[in-house]
Amino acid sequence: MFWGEVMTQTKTHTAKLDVVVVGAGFAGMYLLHRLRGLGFNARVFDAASGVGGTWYWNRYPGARCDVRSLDYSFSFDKELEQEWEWTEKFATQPEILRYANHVADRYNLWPDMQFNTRIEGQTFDDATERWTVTTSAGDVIDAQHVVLAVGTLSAPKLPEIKGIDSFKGAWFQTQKFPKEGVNFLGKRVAVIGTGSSAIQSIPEIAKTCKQLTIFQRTPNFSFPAGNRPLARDEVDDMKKVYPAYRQTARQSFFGQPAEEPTQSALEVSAEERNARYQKGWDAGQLVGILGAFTDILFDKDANDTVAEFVRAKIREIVKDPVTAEALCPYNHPVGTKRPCLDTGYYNVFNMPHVRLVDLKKTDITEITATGIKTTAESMDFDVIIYATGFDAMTGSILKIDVTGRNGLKLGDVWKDGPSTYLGLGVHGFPNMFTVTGPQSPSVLSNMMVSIEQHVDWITDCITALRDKGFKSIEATDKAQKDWVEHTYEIGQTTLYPLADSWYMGANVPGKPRVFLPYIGGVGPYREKCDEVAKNNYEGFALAK
Ligand code: N01
Repeated sequence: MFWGEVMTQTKTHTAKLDVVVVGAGFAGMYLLHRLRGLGFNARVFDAASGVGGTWYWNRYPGARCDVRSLDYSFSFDKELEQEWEWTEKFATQPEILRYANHVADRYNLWPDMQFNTRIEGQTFDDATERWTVTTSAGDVIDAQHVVLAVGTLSAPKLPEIKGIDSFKGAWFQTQKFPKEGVNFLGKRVAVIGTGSSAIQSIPEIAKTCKQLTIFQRTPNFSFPAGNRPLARDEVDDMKKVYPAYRQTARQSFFGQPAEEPTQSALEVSAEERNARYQKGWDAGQLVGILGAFTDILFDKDANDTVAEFVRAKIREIVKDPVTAEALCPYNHPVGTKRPCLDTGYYNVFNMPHVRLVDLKKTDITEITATGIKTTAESMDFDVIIYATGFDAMTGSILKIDVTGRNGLKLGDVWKDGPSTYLGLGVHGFPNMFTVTGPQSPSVLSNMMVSIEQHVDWITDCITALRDKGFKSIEATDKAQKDWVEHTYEIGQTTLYPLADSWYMGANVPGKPRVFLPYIGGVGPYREKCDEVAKNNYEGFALAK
């Protein structure tokens, strides 16, 4: 039994609820806390056996958040903020999971959460203006509202490689790592993928395994995290200024206070530019580098200057020049695939038992009973780890069979890409809200800031509907079209569309290629949402 799990599962006896919340991550927990406080009858469902969402599942070695712990935490309760003690600059997965359990204990959320239960379908009844929600545990719930707090990176995907099922050794996905961990001592280990999950886990696995082979399709830009224990006075100082600090975070571009850049990377000398990048490199903060100049995410020439800075670092760290060159990314601008923060990633390639296989030269042809075959050779392994990513932002939503007004299927409506109004509601699907959904800042922000903003907005909205006697709320077609167009237009001004990234849906065969998040900035986005609410939910149709 894992700490924090619920010993006995009580099936819901409430057939009728005000709100069904899907997902017991930070969004689902805060939703429940807020909804109960406002007098709603709400219940949270999760397929996991405990709280934490992303941090429940992703238990691979070295898993950490790459947003600073003092930023990646709730701000809604001053007492919680003061009592919780983070121990490191970047919190580990176990520490974040302890925090999630602490939150569930502190607000006694457990009685209204149901685990080991997946929401399978939800159908809107046009006559009653309510949802019928069905679960894997056989529950049938009649709910006025459904809030999808399902996470943005929670539908993991295996690669499309022949023979995955034929491997006789042990294999794991980073997102589904076993709770008891894996002992790599003396093992020949393969890691497929070089995204954030791989880059965090590889240095840890390399410490004990006998042999480590990394299969890289696309090299990534990675920056040293500079992780360290937090000093007592650093924590105390932050706790003194938290209210003002959080306010700045809410109004910032990425949901983290940062110095606003004023200059183009191209208007300063190479020495000055590199000095600023070095400062960001030493500080171990992505916003410090991506936000060093105004145009890094918007101008290819400006972006090239950071790219070359990182490539020079890789060549400096990695001793074998062929391996170093293979690790240098050229095919996408910095930041347009999620950049990584690492602890000794590039140094790993100087270890004698670690080898990089460049799939651009020798691709994998199949997984065999004993290992991996490429166009050049066959290799035997004891363990294969798939660090091959997620069907991001829409994957976990579309896993649910959502049927809206007039029998409309969400999967059909989104077949050419998601359409939402503010990333909060979808036309044709009344009384359904998404937290950090597509076309909101979401994955381009400090998630905790975005989660709190969405939960506050949604719960205020549901309260306003109740208080004014409205039965339903639905994004209008016009407001949705305008928002989608605005989202795409703003995305097109950036370099993001140049990369084959999960931001673009490009990592999932057949997924429409559209830029999924909103890059207008956390602060301006909040202002827009607040304005919509102030204007009696402008762009939404309300019905009595
Ligand atoms: O997944 P990814 P992830 N053959 O999609 C490769 C967040 N996160 O789990 O780039 C060979 O980034 C694929 O190659 P390519 C963070 O937002 C945060 O690592 O598609 N390789 C890529 O290298 C992150 O971005 C934290 O060519 C194949 C890798 O697998 C997001 O989660 C930590 C392949 C997948 O990388 C996802 O990260 C971890 C194939 N057939 C994650 N298919 C922190 O907060 C795929 N790949 C620190």
